[in-house]
Amino acid sequence: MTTVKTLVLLLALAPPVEVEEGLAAKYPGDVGLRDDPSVLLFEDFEQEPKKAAWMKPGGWFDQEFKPGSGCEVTDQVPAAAGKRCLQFNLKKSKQGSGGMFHLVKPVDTLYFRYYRMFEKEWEWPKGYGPHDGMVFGGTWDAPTKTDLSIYVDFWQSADTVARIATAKQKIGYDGWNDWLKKRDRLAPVGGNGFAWNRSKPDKIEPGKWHCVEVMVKLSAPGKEDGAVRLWVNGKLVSEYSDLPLRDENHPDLLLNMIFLAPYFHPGSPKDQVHWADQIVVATRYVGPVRKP
Ligand SMILES: [Ca+2]
Repeated sequence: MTTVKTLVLLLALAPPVEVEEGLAAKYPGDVGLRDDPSVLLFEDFEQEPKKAAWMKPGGWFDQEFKPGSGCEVTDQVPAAAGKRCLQFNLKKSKQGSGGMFHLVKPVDTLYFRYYRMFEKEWEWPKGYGPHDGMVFGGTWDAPTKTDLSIYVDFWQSADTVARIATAKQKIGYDGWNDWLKKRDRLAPVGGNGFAWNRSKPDKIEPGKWHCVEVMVKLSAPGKEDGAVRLWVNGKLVSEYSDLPLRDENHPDLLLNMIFLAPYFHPGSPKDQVHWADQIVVATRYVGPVRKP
């Protein structure tokens, strides 16, 4: 039996994936979650987001939050929790309408959870991407030129996928597909050869909130013991625990920044809006918002 047939059979026989509760289950509606000692960053958009200067701690940088601009805080749609969320105003033919960076205390294990929603009449741009959230480690020159980038993509065009790039390490930017292929890991998702998820994530449904959480645990320098996991709506869909995320030339690399920057390579087919809410970066699994 071919590997693909075996994989299809295993997926068909696999029991339904269960929703995992995490830290958020202790804080219904995410109320009080910001003060949990495991939380490194909490943004629910209930107050005006804090701003910071470029590459400075304590706030978001590289993004304005202004009514009618590319990015604004709104109470005009049901939020994922609370009353307010962030709205991206994407214009026809544009690839994005904003990108927001935030530094976090450098750590070797990090969980990044957030919610996304797309308008009911949403039309996905055709083609490559889109990229959505990212976790960065080590030095940074550009989103594609880092020591370590973990991408959350809504690939082709409503499947949630976590990917790795290490432009300034030994494997390089594009080396990861080859690394996975050599280990006989094939792609149940996307249809484009990407080898990332082990089971099919919930598709993004326009008009409904979609919860994503990516976990990164760095490897020991030069070892293949790093991990990346991805949960979609609290269900684990990707899990790798033998990854070389830090080569021997980067022993001091730590996870130090997140980025939310929906980027639609082919450009939007029309003016349309999408939303984000309840961003949490923590040192423990966060999980979906517990209903208050
Ligand atoms: Ca909120």
